[in-house]
Amino acid sequence: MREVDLRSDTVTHPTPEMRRAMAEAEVGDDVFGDDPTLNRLEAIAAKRMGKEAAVFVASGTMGNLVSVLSHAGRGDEIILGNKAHIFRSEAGGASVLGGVSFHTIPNDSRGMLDPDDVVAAFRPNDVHQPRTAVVALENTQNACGGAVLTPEDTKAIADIAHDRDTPLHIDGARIFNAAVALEAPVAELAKDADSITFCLSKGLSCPIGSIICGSEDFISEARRWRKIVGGSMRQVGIVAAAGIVAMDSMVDRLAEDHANARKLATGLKDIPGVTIDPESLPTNLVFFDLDHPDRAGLARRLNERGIKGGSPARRWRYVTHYGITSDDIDYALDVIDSTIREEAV
Ligand code: TLP
Repeated sequence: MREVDLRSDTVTHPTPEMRRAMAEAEVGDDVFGDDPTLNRLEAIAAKRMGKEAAVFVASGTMGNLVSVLSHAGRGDEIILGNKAHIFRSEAGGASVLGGVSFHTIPNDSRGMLDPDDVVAAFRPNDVHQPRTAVVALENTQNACGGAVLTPEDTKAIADIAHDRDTPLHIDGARIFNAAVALEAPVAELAKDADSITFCLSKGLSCPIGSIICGSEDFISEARRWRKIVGGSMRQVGIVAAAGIVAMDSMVDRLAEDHANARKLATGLKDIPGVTIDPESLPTNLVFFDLDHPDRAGLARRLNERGIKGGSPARRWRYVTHYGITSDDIDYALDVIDSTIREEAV
C-alpha cells in the first residue's frame, strides 16, 4: 500500500549517499577526541553556525538539556516561551536534573516573545527570588506553526539578555528550515545567540543526532554536562558521516519541503471541517483545526489507508520532509478528502 507518513520529519531515513558514507566512515573513540569523522562534522557545524566550537549529542532534547545545564545551576531560572519545546515537550529535564525552574511568557502567533515581557520576567537581585540565568528562543517555533524568527527578532531578545549579563540560547532544532525560508545564511540567525542546538535527525534526514554550537569555553562546559547525562560518544563517526553529507547536500532541498507544505495547506483548506491559514505556515509544519465528530476514528481510517498522522485532538499537525514528493501530497489530499466525504454521506 502507498504510504505518506506525515507524522514528523523525524521519520526520515538516511539517503543512499549517507548510507555509503556511514559504511566507509573512519572512526575512533570520541571520549579521547579520536574520531576524525566526528571532529570534522563538529568543525563544519561550528563554522556554518559562525561559532568557535561544537559538540555532537544524541538528540535535540539532550542538546537543549546540556545547553541549559551549562548556562544555569540549581535555583536558577530560564525565561522562555510558553510554547517552547524545552518547556512543553522535554519532560522538564532542566528542572528534574538541574534544579532549574521555568519562567514562561507568552509566545505570540509568530513564535516571538514580547520584549517588554522578557524585560519584566528578569528577576531582581533578591534573596526571595530565583536568579535569571538564561533566556531561550526557538527557531523555527514548532508549536506556533513552524514560525520563523528573523535575525532582528533574535537580536531584540539577545540585547535585553546581554544588557543583563545573561546568555541567550536558541533551540534551533529546525534552524536550517528558518534559514531556507528567509534565504539567509544560518549564521545570521545564530549570530546573537550564545548557544544554539540544531537537529540532524529531522529535515536533514540523518538517523540520529543534534549539535550544540557556541564559544570554546561554553562547549567545554557542555562536554562535561554531556558526560554527566551519559551522552559521551565512542565510534560515533558512523553517525557523523551522515551529518557531513547532510550539511553538504540536504539543506537547500528543505525548500522542497516548504513548497510541499504550502501545497498541502492550500489543499486542506478546501476539505470539509478543516480550518487552516496557509499564509501563517512558512516552513514544513502544517497545523490545522479539524471539526469532525470522531477524530480518533478518522485518524485510524486514514492511517489504515496509508496517510500516517492525526490524533483525537482538534488541532492536527502534518509535516513534510525528504521522502514525501509533490505527487504524494496530491495523493494524500485525495485520500483525506474522499475519506471525510464518504463519512459525511
Ligand atoms: N520535536 C519532535 C517531537 O517532540 C514530537 C517533533 O516531531 O516535532 N526542539 C524542537 C523545536 C523540536 O521540535 C524537537 C522534537 C526537539 C527540540 C527535540 O528533539 P529530539 O526529538 O531529537 O529530542
